[in-house]
Amino acid sequence: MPGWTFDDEKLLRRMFSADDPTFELAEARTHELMELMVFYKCAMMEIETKFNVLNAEYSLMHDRNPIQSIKTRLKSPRSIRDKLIRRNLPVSIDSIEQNLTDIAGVRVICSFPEDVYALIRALLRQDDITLIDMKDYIANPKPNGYRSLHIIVEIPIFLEHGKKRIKVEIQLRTIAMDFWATLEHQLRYKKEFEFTEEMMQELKECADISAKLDLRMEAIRKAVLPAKIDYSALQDEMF
Ligand code: 0O2
Repeated sequence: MPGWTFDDEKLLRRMFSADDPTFELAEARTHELMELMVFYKCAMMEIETKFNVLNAEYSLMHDRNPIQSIKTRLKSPRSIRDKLIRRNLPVSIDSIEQNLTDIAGVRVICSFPEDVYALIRALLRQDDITLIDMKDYIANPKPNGYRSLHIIVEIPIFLEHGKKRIKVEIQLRTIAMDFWATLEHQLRYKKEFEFTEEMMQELKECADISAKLDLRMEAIRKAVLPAKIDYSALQDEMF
């Protein structure tokens, strides 16, 4: 599959031959997993296309793009295995499908906070999308200051013989939220470094400052480009 390395494939063979030493079985399971990963990739592409369509329609209706960029990622076999082991879950194809909801990830970077809610509402109105879970870290930021709207949706993938429903994790955030989260993620992964209380406080203050910046920019946007639709009730209506 494009994007997969030889190392990934070697790891997959080791993962799935742990309990059963026969190479054929390991190979069959590897194929099964690769097939599942293709389904996740297709679901991810479907969601990305849906956001691109919404962006095009909004730019026509409102003379501006609510989406700055879209990033997609498929979890690597190594991260999948590590996550299952970390959670004491079986390492198997069924277990992946039943227990993990973030194999396919789509991150949508929006211009303004209101765009996050407008887009998610438009997406959830589509009749092939089922909402599985929602975490609103914009209305309720994490204690460290992290802000984003996370949803898990299920979408059908149409195959040669039938269809399959696949879960996709979608994260929506503004440019300011993404700026903070990207840098915080980089810093947090410097594992050899112990964060002091003061540093964590400083990071939290940076997150709060960027949230204020978002609101101030949004206020300017409202003055310059008044919305042609009423956004005010969107957030309340969603919950
Ligand atoms: P990656 O590489 O981004 O995928 P779970 O997702 O099931 O492990 P949880 O905590 O219930 O667990 O999920 P949640 O809260 O929806 O957050 C999952 C993802 O959100 C993370 O994925 C990050 O991408 C992002 N995220 C959550 N909290 C933070 C945070 O404090 N800082 C930053 N920078 N990102 C955050 P992963 O698995 O960490 O990695």
